Amino acid sequence: MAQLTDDSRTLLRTCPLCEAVCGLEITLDSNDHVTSVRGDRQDPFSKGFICPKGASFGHLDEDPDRLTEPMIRDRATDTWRTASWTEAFELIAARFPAIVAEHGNQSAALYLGNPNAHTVAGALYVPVLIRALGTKNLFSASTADQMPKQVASGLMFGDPLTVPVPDLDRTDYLLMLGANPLESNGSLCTAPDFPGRLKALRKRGGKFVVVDPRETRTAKLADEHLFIRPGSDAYLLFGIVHTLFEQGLTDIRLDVAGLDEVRTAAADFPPEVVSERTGIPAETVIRIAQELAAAPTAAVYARIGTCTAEFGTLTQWLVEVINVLTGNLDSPGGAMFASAAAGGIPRTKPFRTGRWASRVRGLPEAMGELPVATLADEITTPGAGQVRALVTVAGNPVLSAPSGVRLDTAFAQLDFMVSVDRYLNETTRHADVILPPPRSTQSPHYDFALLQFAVRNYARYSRPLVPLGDRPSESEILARLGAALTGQPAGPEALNGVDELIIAGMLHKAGIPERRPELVGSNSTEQRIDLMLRLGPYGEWNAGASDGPAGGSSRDHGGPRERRDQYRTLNLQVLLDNPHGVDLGPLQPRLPGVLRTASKKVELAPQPLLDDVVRMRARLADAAPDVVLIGRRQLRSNNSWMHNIPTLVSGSNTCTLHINPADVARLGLGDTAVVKSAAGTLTVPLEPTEAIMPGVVSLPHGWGHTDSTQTVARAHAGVNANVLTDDSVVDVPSGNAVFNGVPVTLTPA
Ligand SMILES: Nc1nc2c(c(=O)[nH]1)N[C@H]1C(S)=C(S)[C@@H](COP(=O)(O)OP(=O)(O)OC[C@H]3O[C@@H](n4cnc5c(=O)[nH]c(N)nc54)[C@H](O)[C@@H]3O)O[C@H]1N2
Ligand SMILES: Nc1nc2c(c(=O)[nH]1)N[C@H]1C(S)=C(S)[C@@H](COP(=O)(O)OP(=O)(O)OC[C@H]3O[C@@H](n4cnc5c(=O)[nH]c(N)nc54)[C@H](O)[C@@H]3O)O[C@H]1N2
Ligand code: SF4
Ligand SMILES: [Mo]
Repeated sequence: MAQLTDDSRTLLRTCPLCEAVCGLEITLDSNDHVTSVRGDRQDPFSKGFICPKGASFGHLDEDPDRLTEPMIRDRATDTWRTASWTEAFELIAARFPAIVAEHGNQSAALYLGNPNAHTVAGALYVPVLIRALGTKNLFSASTADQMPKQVASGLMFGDPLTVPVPDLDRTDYLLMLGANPLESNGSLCTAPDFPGRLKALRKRGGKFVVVDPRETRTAKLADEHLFIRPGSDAYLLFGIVHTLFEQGLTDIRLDVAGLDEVRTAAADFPPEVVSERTGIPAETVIRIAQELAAAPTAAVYARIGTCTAEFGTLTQWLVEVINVLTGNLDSPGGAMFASAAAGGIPRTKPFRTGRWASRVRGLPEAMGELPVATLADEITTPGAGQVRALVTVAGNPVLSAPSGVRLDTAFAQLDFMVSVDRYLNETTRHADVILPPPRSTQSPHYDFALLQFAVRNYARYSRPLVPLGDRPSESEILARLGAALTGQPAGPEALNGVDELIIAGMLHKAGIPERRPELVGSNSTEQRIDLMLRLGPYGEWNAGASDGPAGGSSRDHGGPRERRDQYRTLNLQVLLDNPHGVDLGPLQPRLPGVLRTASKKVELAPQPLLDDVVRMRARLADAAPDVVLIGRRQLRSNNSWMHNIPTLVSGSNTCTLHINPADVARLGLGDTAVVKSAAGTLTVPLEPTEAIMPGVVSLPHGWGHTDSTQTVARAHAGVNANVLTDDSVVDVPSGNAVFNGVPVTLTPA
């Protein structure tokens, strides 16, 4: 008989699937199945926007191929069985500490993947693992992604998390390099409905210029699109800097150091010289410089296409140099710093890299991490400190790291490996134990990382929509894993133990000692979030700035705070009472308060970057390769892990090599080609298109699902682009991987 009562309920949650932090309205039936997903129209930031990935949140949440119980692998037979949580943690506690005891701390390594930026567990409990392991062999997707931006920001502003974002909603002129937000929805620029914000820019009379070797959907929306030779953005930007100085177009409004050094460095890169490298005519370089200087407000923004390139850090540096020279850094309509409600711990010492180096290749540390481009070396090279035991959390480096296939072989030789992951895939198949997180609907959500890079100050907390039942949350998994890795008791109580220690430490640091105050929250994780909000720039316990409602930051503060006013009362209860999210206003100027440089000025010419200019100048003499490989993102993909949803892997969402028809003819190619690089060889189906410039081919990453138990993904396997990328080449200052501008040769298949 049909049920008379409708037990379905509609609840709110932030989408965890990209950096745009859209609000979702999710309907669940009485069995806790997601029956519909819509954009939350009352979210003050995303205003109802949703993309195809967000709309498929329900399919992902209950993907029949996702893991629901811990898995243990029998090495002898390479077969898997399910296990209880107790057994899984006991096995880890029996094996991992013994390896470390025998071979030392450096024999353990940790790899952290991208989704850690999108989970509460990743933000709040990964540090527990880092402390537990005490190893210098810490790797993450950051060195396959945005490390150049963080190193450039760290050297210029003193803090690698002080990253400017374009003030999208107010700027009059946006120069965008190597980003395609119409597919990616934006990165290091948290902006739900990025496409709508770009259209609004044009509608209000602003100008939007895109620099990309492909005519992307974003480029089509722009006023102007400039094709650029991959890997040459730093040259273009130096040409612009050169022009700004030469034509007296600078308008510097900040207290800066190193101006003369930048002028001198730029002298070697006049527009005529850079145009040869970039393929962009000298008069265009000059005109763009003039337009940037003349616009009432302007912002230069560069993302993944320019980060994962040979001169990634120099490019990110020059972006901010131009923002400074044109008077647009830290100014409305320019490039500004967000003020996140739950900010980080104030940094005291200026940022620097190279506090230690990797064992095998001597690559410098950045932000406590070593380049993922050398993870395989550390596992396969014998000697003291060789990595023998590995933990991966939310990462799939076999598909995402440069020369990823090398990791496939390297992981197979580890003594022990633990993965925290939703799937048994190309990476986790090498683990001895896989610990699966719960469904996203069972997890809380707060964007600790992404709201630091938002184009508007905003906060939103989502409680789990569905009860956990008797399985652990991902936070509990990481807390218990931290205990197991060091041979401590790894029961459920580990979570509370970690939280109480951290809460006590935060209170002590904030000068709120004596008694533990009453905190809002139904568990210790929520109470930590409450405390972070209260200590943050909008919180009543923030000791800091009195420069208006949105001006302060937890990172600005010095001593105990006296002033309490209506704007400084943000806590978890406010967010629970406002489940659509809280708008905290447009970005506010934050300099010099956020500077952590020794000079207390914006450092325009940090020495490590000037050193790297030498490398860049030398490269001018080299002949350009005939064909180079770049990547691209697809709207209905998400790196390597959303290819198991039938509605997403169809139509244009396939793994093909984009190539200009002229190159197909010139090289005598058919439907498929053999693509060869210094690192490897692939046979790939071709998709000829005029949208890519001659001499450049593009392959999306995250495909190559031959070793996964994801049935749909396996049926749409594609190839692993990181067979071709080369881990022996890195961006020197940051150690970041180079995915764009990889020299390749093509022959008929
Ligand atoms: N050639 C080339 N390579 C690239 C790039 C490129 O442009 N070109 N881009 C690079 C970039 S920007 C990035 S960020 C990296 C990404 O590199 P990775 O982070 O290593 O790879 P992902 O594909 O994001 O893998 C995410 C993993 O997390 C799991 N997962 C998903 N959600 C959760 C969760 O809630 N909890 C846990 N524990 N696990 C979860 C998934 O099953 C998957 O195994 O790839 C890089 N690789
Ligand atoms: N749908 C979807 N969204 C995603 C992801 C996804 O996989 N799918 N991944 C997420 C992640 S981890 C990240 S980091 C962000 C990245 O977000 P974006 O930075 O917007 O990344 P892409 O969409 O790859 O756009 C990069 C562009 O750079 C261009 N390019 C390549 N080489 C060069 C070069 O040398 N110079 C210049 N100027 N351009 C170049 C490429 O043609 C491409 O159009 O996206 C996130 N959002
Ligand atoms: S744009 Fe990003 S955050 Fe928004 S719905 Fe799509 S995947 Fe989710
Ligand atoms: Mo990324």
